[in-house]
Amino acid sequence: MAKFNWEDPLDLDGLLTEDERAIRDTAREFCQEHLLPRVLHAQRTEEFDHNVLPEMGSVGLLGATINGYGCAGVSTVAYGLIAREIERVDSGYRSTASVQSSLVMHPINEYGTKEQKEKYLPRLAKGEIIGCFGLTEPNHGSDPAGMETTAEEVDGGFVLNGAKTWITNAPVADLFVVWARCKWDNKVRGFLIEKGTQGLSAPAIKHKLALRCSLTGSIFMDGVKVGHDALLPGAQGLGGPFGCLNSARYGISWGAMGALEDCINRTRAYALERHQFNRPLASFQLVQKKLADAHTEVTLGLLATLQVGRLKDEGKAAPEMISMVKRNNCGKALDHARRVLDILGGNACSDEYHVGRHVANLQVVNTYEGTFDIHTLILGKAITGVQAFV
Ligand code: TGC
Ligand code: FAD
Repeated sequence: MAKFNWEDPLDLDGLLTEDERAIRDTAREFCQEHLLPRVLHAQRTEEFDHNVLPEMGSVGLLGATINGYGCAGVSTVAYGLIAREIERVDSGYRSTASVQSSLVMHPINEYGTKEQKEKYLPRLAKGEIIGCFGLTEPNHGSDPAGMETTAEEVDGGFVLNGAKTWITNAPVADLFVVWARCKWDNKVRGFLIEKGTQGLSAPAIKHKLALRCSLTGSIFMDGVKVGHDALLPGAQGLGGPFGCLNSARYGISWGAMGALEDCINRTRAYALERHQFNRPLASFQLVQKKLADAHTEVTLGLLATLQVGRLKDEGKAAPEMISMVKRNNCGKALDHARRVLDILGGNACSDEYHVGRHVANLQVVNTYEGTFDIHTLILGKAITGVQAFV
Protein backbone atom coordinates (compact mmCIF):
# COMPACT_ATOMS: atom_id res chain seq x y z
CA MET A 1 0.00 0.00 0.00
CA ALA A 2 1.29 3.48 -0.81
CA LYS A 3 2.45 5.46 2.19
CA PHE A 4 0.94 8.86 2.99
CA ASN A 5 3.55 11.63 3.21
CA TRP A 6 1.92 14.42 5.23
CA GLU A 7 4.61 16.85 4.06
CA ASP A 8 3.62 16.37 0.41
CA PRO A 9 0.26 14.58 0.51
CA LEU A 10 -0.53 14.49 -3.23
CA ASP A 11 3.09 14.26 -4.45
CA LEU A 12 3.55 17.79 -5.79
CA ASP A 13 7.24 16.95 -5.91
CA GLY A 14 6.60 14.26 -8.49
CA LEU A 15 4.96 16.81 -10.79
CA LEU A 16 8.02 19.08 -10.86
CA THR A 17 10.98 18.76 -13.18
CA GLU A 18 14.44 18.10 -11.78
CA ASP A 19 15.37 21.72 -12.54
CA GLU A 20 12.30 23.02 -10.74
CA ARG A 21 13.08 20.94 -7.66
CA ALA A 22 16.65 22.23 -7.66
CA ILE A 23 15.45 25.85 -7.98
CA ARG A 24 12.96 25.30 -5.16
CA ASP A 25 15.67 23.86 -2.93
CA THR A 26 18.07 26.73 -3.68
CA ALA A 27 15.34 29.28 -2.99
CA ARG A 28 14.35 27.53 0.25
CA GLU A 29 17.92 27.40 1.51
CA PHE A 30 18.48 31.06 0.64
CA CYS A 31 15.25 32.20 2.29
CA GLN A 32 15.73 30.19 5.47
CA GLU A 33 19.40 31.18 5.83
CA HIS A 34 19.31 34.79 4.66
CA LEU A 35 15.77 36.12 5.11
CA LEU A 36 14.40 34.35 8.17
CA PRO A 37 17.11 35.67 10.52
CA ARG A 38 16.23 39.24 9.48
CA VAL A 39 12.48 39.04 9.68
CA LEU A 40 11.85 39.99 13.30
CA HIS A 41 14.06 43.07 13.15
CA ALA A 42 12.38 44.24 9.94
CA GLN A 43 8.95 43.55 11.40
CA ARG A 44 9.67 45.48 14.57
CA THR A 45 11.42 48.46 13.03
CA GLU A 46 9.97 48.77 9.48
CA GLU A 47 13.59 49.24 8.38
CA PHE A 48 14.29 48.27 4.80
CA ASP A 49 17.48 46.25 4.43
CA HIS A 50 19.15 47.37 1.20
CA ASN A 51 21.12 44.12 0.98
CA VAL A 52 18.03 41.96 0.52
CA LEU A 53 17.43 42.55 -3.21
CA PRO A 54 21.11 42.29 -4.22
CA GLU A 55 21.32 39.01 -2.29
CA MET A 56 18.19 37.70 -4.01
CA GLY A 57 19.70 38.81 -7.33
CA SER A 58 22.93 36.96 -6.61
CA VAL A 59 21.06 33.64 -6.51
CA GLY A 60 18.92 34.37 -9.57
CA LEU A 61 15.59 35.02 -7.83
CA LEU A 62 14.79 38.31 -9.65
CA GLY A 63 13.11 38.41 -13.07
CA ALA A 64 13.72 34.67 -13.10
CA THR A 65 11.45 33.87 -16.08
CA ILE A 66 13.11 36.41 -18.39
CA ASN A 67 15.56 35.11 -20.98
CA GLY A 68 18.80 37.09 -21.24
CA TYR A 69 19.85 40.32 -19.50
CA GLY A 70 21.43 38.30 -16.68
CA CYS A 71 18.12 36.60 -15.81
CA ALA A 72 17.74 32.88 -15.17
CA GLY A 73 15.14 32.10 -17.89
CA VAL A 74 13.30 29.51 -15.77
CA SER A 75 9.73 28.19 -16.11
CA THR A 76 6.67 30.00 -14.78
CA VAL A 77 6.28 27.12 -12.33
CA ALA A 78 9.81 27.73 -11.02
CA TYR A 79 8.92 31.41 -10.58
CA GLY A 80 5.95 30.32 -8.46
CA LEU A 81 8.11 27.98 -6.39
CA ILE A 82 10.45 30.91 -5.66
CA ALA A 83 7.52 33.09 -4.54
CA ARG A 84 6.31 30.27 -2.26
CA GLU A 85 9.70 29.99 -0.57
CA ILE A 86 10.08 33.74 -0.06
CA GLU A 87 6.58 34.11 1.36
CA ARG A 88 7.15 31.11 3.64
CA VAL A 89 9.35 33.65 5.47
CA ASP A 90 7.30 36.82 4.96
CA SER A 91 4.80 38.27 2.47
CA GLY A 92 6.65 41.60 2.59
CA TYR A 93 9.84 40.08 1.21
CA ARG A 94 7.80 38.37 -1.50
CA SER A 95 6.13 41.72 -2.26
CA THR A 96 9.48 43.44 -2.69
CA ALA A 97 10.65 40.67 -4.99
CA SER A 98 7.48 40.19 -7.01
CA VAL A 99 7.11 43.91 -7.68
CA GLN A 100 10.70 43.93 -8.95
CA SER A 101 10.15 40.83 -11.13
CA SER A 102 6.53 40.90 -12.29
CA LEU A 103 5.62 44.56 -12.12
CA VAL A 104 8.86 46.29 -13.14
CA MET A 105 11.07 43.86 -15.09
CA HIS A 106 8.11 42.17 -16.81
CA PRO A 107 6.65 45.39 -18.35
CA ILE A 108 10.10 46.54 -19.46
CA ASN A 109 10.72 43.13 -21.03
CA GLU A 110 7.26 42.90 -22.62
CA TYR A 111 6.55 46.51 -23.59
CA GLY A 112 9.96 48.22 -23.58
CA THR A 113 12.43 49.16 -26.32
CA LYS A 114 15.76 47.37 -26.81
CA GLU A 115 17.48 50.37 -25.21
CA GLN A 116 15.17 50.34 -22.16
CA LYS A 117 15.76 46.60 -21.68
CA GLU A 118 19.53 46.93 -21.97
CA LYS A 119 19.62 49.94 -19.69
CA TYR A 120 17.50 48.62 -16.84
CA LEU A 121 17.02 44.82 -16.87
CA PRO A 122 20.57 43.69 -15.97
CA ARG A 123 20.73 46.08 -13.02
CA LEU A 124 17.22 45.15 -11.83
CA ALA A 125 18.15 41.44 -12.10
CA LYS A 126 21.14 41.99 -9.84
CA GLY A 127 19.08 44.04 -7.40
CA GLU A 128 21.46 46.96 -7.95
CA ILE A 129 18.45 49.17 -8.59
CA ILE A 130 14.96 48.84 -7.12
CA GLY A 131 11.73 49.30 -9.04
CA CYS A 132 8.13 50.10 -8.14
CA PHE A 133 4.79 49.99 -9.99
CA GLY A 134 2.31 52.82 -9.63
CA LEU A 135 -1.25 51.99 -10.64
CA THR A 136 -3.41 52.57 -7.54
CA GLU A 137 -4.42 56.17 -6.82
CA PRO A 138 -5.98 57.80 -3.75
CA ASN A 139 -9.39 57.85 -5.47
CA HIS A 140 -9.02 54.73 -7.65
CA GLY A 141 -7.98 51.33 -6.31
CA SER A 142 -10.32 48.63 -7.60
CA ASP A 143 -11.29 50.82 -10.54
CA PRO A 144 -8.01 51.87 -12.20
CA ALA A 145 -10.03 52.87 -15.28
CA GLY A 146 -10.93 56.04 -13.35
CA MET A 147 -7.24 57.00 -13.14
CA GLU A 148 -6.61 60.74 -12.76
CA THR A 149 -2.83 60.80 -13.38
CA THR A 150 -2.18 62.39 -16.75
CA ALA A 151 0.61 62.49 -19.31
CA GLU A 152 0.81 65.35 -21.78
CA GLU A 153 3.09 65.44 -24.80
CA VAL A 154 5.35 68.49 -24.84
CA ASP A 155 8.44 69.56 -26.73
CA GLY A 156 11.09 66.87 -26.09
CA GLY A 157 8.92 64.41 -24.19
CA PHE A 158 6.05 64.21 -21.73
CA VAL A 159 4.88 65.92 -18.55
CA LEU A 160 3.18 63.79 -15.86
CA ASN A 161 0.92 65.04 -13.09
CA GLY A 162 -0.93 63.06 -10.45
CA ALA A 163 -0.62 60.90 -7.34
CA LYS A 164 -0.35 57.18 -6.63
CA THR A 165 -0.75 55.56 -3.25
CA TRP A 166 0.02 52.29 -1.42
CA ILE A 167 2.96 51.63 -3.73
CA THR A 168 5.35 48.82 -2.69
CA ASN A 169 9.05 49.79 -2.83
CA ALA A 170 8.24 53.43 -3.78
CA PRO A 171 10.21 55.14 -0.98
CA VAL A 172 13.42 53.30 -1.96
CA ALA A 173 12.80 52.99 -5.70
CA ASP A 174 15.36 54.05 -8.28
CA LEU A 175 12.94 53.37 -11.14
CA PHE A 176 9.20 54.10 -11.18
CA VAL A 177 6.87 52.35 -13.64
CA VAL A 178 3.93 54.75 -13.60
CA TRP A 179 0.64 54.34 -15.45
CA ALA A 180 -1.00 57.53 -16.69
CA ARG A 181 -3.88 58.56 -18.92
CA CYS A 182 -2.52 60.27 -22.03
CA LYS A 183 -4.16 63.56 -22.82
CA TRP A 184 -3.78 63.24 -26.59
CA ASP A 185 -5.91 60.07 -27.03
CA ASN A 186 -7.28 59.30 -23.51
CA LYS A 187 -5.43 55.93 -23.44
CA VAL A 188 -3.49 54.55 -20.45
CA ARG A 189 0.25 54.09 -21.02
CA GLY A 190 3.27 53.23 -18.90
CA PHE A 191 6.23 55.55 -18.26
CA LEU A 192 9.65 54.91 -16.73
CA ILE A 193 10.67 57.68 -14.36
CA GLU A 194 14.02 57.73 -12.63
CA LYS A 195 14.51 58.77 -9.02
CA GLY A 196 15.66 62.36 -8.71
CA THR A 197 13.55 63.64 -11.62
CA GLN A 198 12.30 67.10 -10.73
CA GLY A 199 8.73 67.14 -9.38
CA LEU A 200 8.82 63.45 -8.32
CA SER A 201 8.57 62.45 -4.66
CA ALA A 202 7.77 59.17 -2.90
CA PRO A 203 7.24 59.51 0.85
CA ALA A 204 6.84 56.37 2.94
CA ILE A 205 3.55 55.33 4.51
CA LYS A 206 4.66 54.60 8.07
CA HIS A 207 3.23 52.57 10.96
CA LYS A 208 1.65 49.86 8.83
CA LEU A 209 -0.04 47.00 10.65
CA ALA A 210 1.19 44.49 8.06
CA LEU A 211 3.75 44.00 5.30
CA ARG A 212 6.24 45.74 7.54
CA CYS A 213 9.21 43.96 5.94
CA SER A 214 8.53 45.81 2.67
CA LEU A 215 8.34 49.55 2.28
CA THR A 216 5.18 51.15 0.95
CA GLY A 217 4.69 54.75 -0.12
CA SER A 218 2.92 57.32 -2.22
CA ILE A 219 4.14 58.76 -5.50
CA PHE A 220 3.54 62.44 -6.19
CA MET A 221 4.15 63.83 -9.67
CA ASP A 222 4.04 67.57 -10.00
CA GLY A 223 4.95 68.52 -13.55
CA VAL A 224 7.42 65.64 -13.91
CA LYS A 225 9.17 66.04 -17.26
CA VAL A 226 10.59 62.95 -18.97
CA GLY A 227 11.99 62.35 -22.46
CA HIS A 228 10.29 60.39 -25.25
CA ASP A 229 12.50 57.46 -24.27
CA ALA A 230 10.56 57.13 -20.97
CA LEU A 231 7.44 55.79 -22.71
CA LEU A 232 6.88 52.02 -22.78
CA PRO A 233 5.83 51.79 -26.43
CA GLY A 234 4.42 48.26 -26.38
CA ALA A 235 1.46 48.90 -24.07
CA GLN A 236 -1.68 50.86 -24.80
CA GLY A 237 -4.82 50.74 -22.66
CA LEU A 238 -5.47 49.00 -19.34
CA GLY A 239 -4.35 45.69 -20.84
CA GLY A 240 -0.80 47.02 -20.22
CA PRO A 241 -0.91 47.11 -16.40
CA PHE A 242 -3.32 44.16 -16.25
CA GLY A 243 -0.85 42.07 -18.26
CA CYS A 244 1.71 42.67 -15.49
CA LEU A 245 -0.87 41.83 -12.86
CA ASN A 246 -1.46 38.43 -14.49
CA SER A 247 2.12 37.55 -13.69
CA ALA A 248 2.14 39.05 -10.18
CA ARG A 249 -1.25 37.59 -9.18
CA TYR A 250 -0.08 34.15 -10.31
CA GLY A 251 3.06 34.48 -8.14
CA ILE A 252 0.95 35.54 -5.16
CA SER A 253 -1.19 32.41 -5.54
CA TRP A 254 1.97 30.36 -4.80
CA GLY A 255 3.27 32.78 -2.19
CA ALA A 256 0.12 32.75 -0.06
CA MET A 257 0.37 28.96 0.12
CA GLY A 258 3.96 29.27 1.34
CA ALA A 259 2.83 31.56 4.16
CA LEU A 260 0.06 29.13 5.16
CA GLU A 261 2.49 26.18 5.05
CA ASP A 262 4.72 28.02 7.50
CA CYS A 263 1.73 28.61 9.79
CA ILE A 264 0.83 24.91 9.66
CA ASN A 265 4.37 23.71 10.29
CA ARG A 266 4.87 26.05 13.23
CA THR A 267 1.53 25.31 14.90
CA ARG A 268 1.90 21.54 14.33
CA ALA A 269 5.30 21.60 16.05
CA TYR A 270 3.83 23.67 18.89
CA ALA A 271 0.86 21.34 19.26
CA LEU A 272 3.17 18.33 19.58
CA GLU A 273 5.29 20.01 22.24
CA ARG A 274 2.74 21.87 24.36
CA HIS A 275 0.80 19.83 26.92
CA GLN A 276 -2.51 20.68 28.57
CA PHE A 277 -4.62 18.26 30.61
CA ASN A 278 -1.51 16.02 30.64
CA ARG A 279 -1.69 15.48 26.89
CA PRO A 280 -0.09 17.19 23.90
CA LEU A 281 -2.38 19.73 22.19
CA ALA A 282 -1.87 17.64 19.04
CA SER A 283 -3.90 14.84 20.63
CA PHE A 284 -7.09 16.91 20.80
CA GLN A 285 -9.55 16.38 17.97
CA LEU A 286 -10.38 20.08 17.59
CA VAL A 287 -6.69 20.87 17.11
CA GLN A 288 -6.30 18.06 14.58
CA LYS A 289 -9.30 19.35 12.64
CA LYS A 290 -7.75 22.80 12.30
CA LEU A 291 -4.53 21.28 10.96
CA ALA A 292 -6.32 18.82 8.66
CA ASP A 293 -8.51 21.57 7.16
CA ALA A 294 -5.58 23.94 6.61
CA HIS A 295 -3.38 21.22 5.21
CA THR A 296 -6.00 20.06 2.75
CA GLU A 297 -6.46 23.60 1.44
CA VAL A 298 -2.70 24.09 0.98
CA THR A 299 -2.41 20.83 -0.89
CA LEU A 300 -5.32 21.59 -3.23
CA GLY A 301 -4.27 25.22 -3.70
CA LEU A 302 -0.73 24.26 -4.68
CA LEU A 303 -1.91 21.72 -7.24
CA ALA A 304 -4.33 24.22 -8.79
CA THR A 305 -1.71 26.90 -9.10
CA LEU A 306 0.79 24.40 -10.49
CA GLN A 307 -1.70 23.60 -13.25
CA VAL A 308 -2.18 27.32 -14.01
CA GLY A 309 1.62 27.66 -14.16
CA ARG A 310 1.91 24.78 -16.62
CA LEU A 311 -0.84 26.29 -18.78
CA LYS A 312 0.85 29.69 -18.58
CA ASP A 313 4.11 28.17 -19.82
CA GLU A 314 2.17 26.69 -22.75
CA GLY A 315 0.51 30.07 -23.47
CA LYS A 316 -2.89 28.66 -22.48
CA ALA A 317 -3.64 30.51 -19.22
CA ALA A 318 -6.68 32.80 -19.35
CA PRO A 319 -6.68 35.74 -16.88
CA GLU A 320 -9.76 34.26 -15.19
CA MET A 321 -7.77 31.13 -14.28
CA ILE A 322 -5.30 33.38 -12.50
CA SER A 323 -8.13 35.21 -10.75
CA MET A 324 -9.44 31.84 -9.57
CA VAL A 325 -6.18 30.73 -7.94
CA LYS A 326 -5.31 34.21 -6.62
CA ARG A 327 -8.73 34.50 -5.00
CA ASN A 328 -8.89 30.94 -3.71
CA ASN A 329 -5.35 30.69 -2.37
CA CYS A 330 -5.25 34.13 -0.74
CA GLY A 331 -8.71 33.71 0.79
CA LYS A 332 -7.94 30.19 2.05
CA ALA A 333 -4.52 31.23 3.37
CA LEU A 334 -6.02 34.11 5.36
CA ASP A 335 -8.88 32.00 6.69
CA HIS A 336 -6.82 28.99 7.75
CA ALA A 337 -3.79 30.91 9.02
CA ARG A 338 -6.23 32.69 11.31
CA ARG A 339 -7.71 29.36 12.48
CA VAL A 340 -4.40 27.59 13.22
CA LEU A 341 -3.22 30.72 15.05
CA ASP A 342 -5.62 29.68 17.84
CA ILE A 343 -3.41 26.65 18.53
CA LEU A 344 -0.77 28.98 19.97
CA GLY A 345 -3.11 30.23 22.69
CA GLY A 346 -1.67 33.31 24.38
CA ASN A 347 1.59 32.89 22.48
CA ALA A 348 -0.30 33.86 19.34
CA CYS A 349 0.29 37.36 20.64
CA SER A 350 4.09 37.04 20.48
CA ASP A 351 5.89 37.96 17.27
CA GLU A 352 8.49 35.30 18.06
CA TYR A 353 5.94 32.67 17.08
CA HIS A 354 5.60 34.23 13.58
CA VAL A 355 2.07 33.04 12.80
CA GLY A 356 0.34 36.26 13.89
CA ARG A 357 2.62 38.18 11.52
CA HIS A 358 1.57 35.92 8.63
CA VAL A 359 -2.11 36.46 9.50
CA ALA A 360 -1.70 40.25 9.44
CA ASN A 361 0.21 40.06 6.15
CA LEU A 362 -2.34 37.77 4.54
CA GLN A 363 -5.10 40.34 5.06
CA VAL A 364 -3.16 42.61 2.68
CA VAL A 365 -2.27 39.78 0.31
CA ASN A 366 -6.01 39.06 0.05
CA THR A 367 -6.53 42.76 -0.81
CA TYR A 368 -3.81 43.89 -3.18
CA GLU A 369 -3.52 42.84 -6.82
CA GLY A 370 -7.33 42.89 -6.89
CA THR A 371 -9.33 42.23 -3.74
CA PHE A 372 -10.96 38.87 -3.04
CA ASP A 373 -14.32 40.40 -3.98
CA ILE A 374 -13.04 41.92 -7.22
CA HIS A 375 -11.76 38.50 -8.30
CA THR A 376 -15.18 37.10 -7.33
CA LEU A 377 -16.74 39.55 -9.78
CA ILE A 378 -14.20 38.72 -12.51
CA LEU A 379 -15.17 35.07 -12.14
CA GLY A 380 -18.86 35.96 -11.85
CA LYS A 381 -18.64 37.80 -15.17
CA ALA A 382 -16.88 34.84 -16.79
CA ILE A 383 -19.49 32.40 -15.47
CA THR A 384 -22.64 34.39 -16.22
CA GLY A 385 -21.53 36.71 -18.98
CA VAL A 386 -22.92 39.60 -16.94
CA GLN A 387 -20.63 42.35 -15.64
CA ALA A 388 -21.31 43.31 -12.01
CA PHE A 389 -18.57 45.88 -11.30
CA VAL A 390 -20.70 48.92 -11.97
P1 TGC B 1 -12.13 45.85 -18.46
O1 TGC B 1 -13.03 46.72 -19.31
O2 TGC B 1 -12.57 44.51 -18.05
O3 TGC B 1 -10.71 45.74 -19.20
C1 TGC B 1 -10.02 46.87 -19.69
C2 TGC B 1 -9.00 46.38 -20.68
O4 TGC B 1 -8.04 45.56 -20.01
C3 TGC B 1 -8.07 44.23 -20.57
N1 TGC B 1 -7.92 43.31 -19.43
C4 TGC B 1 -6.87 42.49 -19.31
N2 TGC B 1 -5.79 42.28 -20.06
C5 TGC B 1 -4.89 41.38 -19.65
N3 TGC B 1 -5.03 40.71 -18.49
C6 TGC B 1 -6.09 40.90 -17.68
N4 TGC B 1 -6.19 40.25 -16.52
C7 TGC B 1 -7.08 41.83 -18.07
N5 TGC B 1 -8.24 42.28 -17.51
C8 TGC B 1 -8.74 43.17 -18.36
C9 TGC B 1 -9.41 44.11 -21.24
O5 TGC B 1 -9.38 43.14 -22.25
C10 TGC B 1 -9.60 45.49 -21.77
O6 TGC B 1 -8.80 45.63 -22.93
P2 TGC B 1 -9.28 46.57 -24.15
O7 TGC B 1 -8.20 46.42 -25.15
O8 TGC B 1 -10.61 46.04 -24.59
O9 TGC B 1 -9.37 47.95 -23.57
O10 TGC B 1 -11.69 46.70 -17.20
P3 TGC B 1 -12.54 47.41 -16.08
O11 TGC B 1 -12.16 48.84 -16.04
O12 TGC B 1 -14.01 47.08 -16.22
O13 TGC B 1 -11.91 46.73 -14.78
C11 TGC B 1 -12.40 45.60 -14.29
C12 TGC B 1 -11.63 45.12 -13.04
C13 TGC B 1 -12.39 45.50 -11.80
C14 TGC B 1 -11.56 43.62 -13.14
C15 TGC B 1 -10.19 45.65 -12.97
O14 TGC B 1 -10.17 46.98 -12.97
C16 TGC B 1 -9.38 45.11 -11.82
O15 TGC B 1 -8.74 44.05 -11.95
N6 TGC B 1 -9.29 45.83 -10.65
C17 TGC B 1 -8.39 45.48 -9.59
C18 TGC B 1 -7.24 46.47 -9.56
C19 TGC B 1 -5.96 45.82 -9.17
O16 TGC B 1 -5.76 44.63 -9.24
N7 TGC B 1 -5.00 46.63 -8.78
C20 TGC B 1 -3.71 46.15 -8.43
C21 TGC B 1 -2.74 47.29 -8.23
S1 TGC B 1 -1.04 46.75 -8.26
C22 TGC B 1 -0.84 46.00 -6.77
O17 TGC B 1 -1.70 45.83 -5.99
C23 TGC B 1 0.53 45.55 -6.51
S2 TGC B 1 0.79 44.92 -4.94
C24 TGC B 1 2.21 44.11 -5.28
C25 TGC B 1 2.91 43.55 -4.14
O18 TGC B 1 3.32 44.30 -3.21
O19 TGC B 1 3.14 42.30 -4.16
P1 FAD C 1 -11.28 50.01 -2.80
O1 FAD C 1 -11.19 49.84 -4.27
O2 FAD C 1 -11.73 51.32 -2.27
O3 FAD C 1 -12.16 48.84 -2.20
C1 FAD C 1 -12.63 48.86 -0.84
C2 FAD C 1 -13.60 47.68 -0.67
O4 FAD C 1 -14.70 47.81 -1.58
C3 FAD C 1 -12.97 46.32 -0.98
O5 FAD C 1 -13.46 45.36 -0.11
C4 FAD C 1 -13.43 46.03 -2.41
O6 FAD C 1 -13.48 44.62 -2.69
C5 FAD C 1 -14.81 46.66 -2.37
N1 FAD C 1 -15.26 47.01 -3.73
C6 FAD C 1 -14.75 47.94 -4.56
N2 FAD C 1 -15.42 47.96 -5.72
C7 FAD C 1 -16.39 47.03 -5.63
C8 FAD C 1 -17.41 46.55 -6.50
N3 FAD C 1 -17.56 47.01 -7.74
N4 FAD C 1 -18.23 45.56 -6.05
C9 FAD C 1 -18.08 45.03 -4.81
N5 FAD C 1 -17.13 45.44 -3.94
C10 FAD C 1 -16.30 46.42 -4.34
N6 FAD C 1 -1.05 49.26 -5.75
C11 FAD C 1 -0.17 49.50 -6.77
O7 FAD C 1 -0.55 50.04 -7.79
N7 FAD C 1 1.14 49.14 -6.66
C12 FAD C 1 1.65 48.55 -5.55
O8 FAD C 1 2.84 48.24 -5.49
C13 FAD C 1 0.77 48.30 -4.46
N8 FAD C 1 1.25 47.79 -3.28
C14 FAD C 1 0.42 47.72 -2.18
C15 FAD C 1 0.97 47.38 -0.95
C16 FAD C 1 0.17 47.39 0.19
C17 FAD C 1 0.79 47.10 1.52
C18 FAD C 1 -1.21 47.68 0.08
C19 FAD C 1 -2.10 47.68 1.28
C20 FAD C 1 -1.76 47.99 -1.15
C21 FAD C 1 -0.95 48.05 -2.30
N9 FAD C 1 -1.45 48.46 -3.54
C22 FAD C 1 -0.60 48.68 -4.60
C23 FAD C 1 -2.83 48.90 -3.65
C24 FAD C 1 -3.83 47.75 -3.79
O9 FAD C 1 -3.77 47.18 -5.05
C25 FAD C 1 -5.24 48.34 -3.52
O10 FAD C 1 -5.30 48.62 -2.14
C26 FAD C 1 -6.34 47.36 -3.93
O11 FAD C 1 -6.38 47.21 -5.33
C27 FAD C 1 -7.73 47.83 -3.44
O12 FAD C 1 -7.95 49.16 -3.74
P2 FAD C 1 -8.43 50.19 -2.58
O13 FAD C 1 -7.50 50.05 -1.45
O14 FAD C 1 -8.55 51.54 -3.22
O15 FAD C 1 -9.83 49.67 -2.14
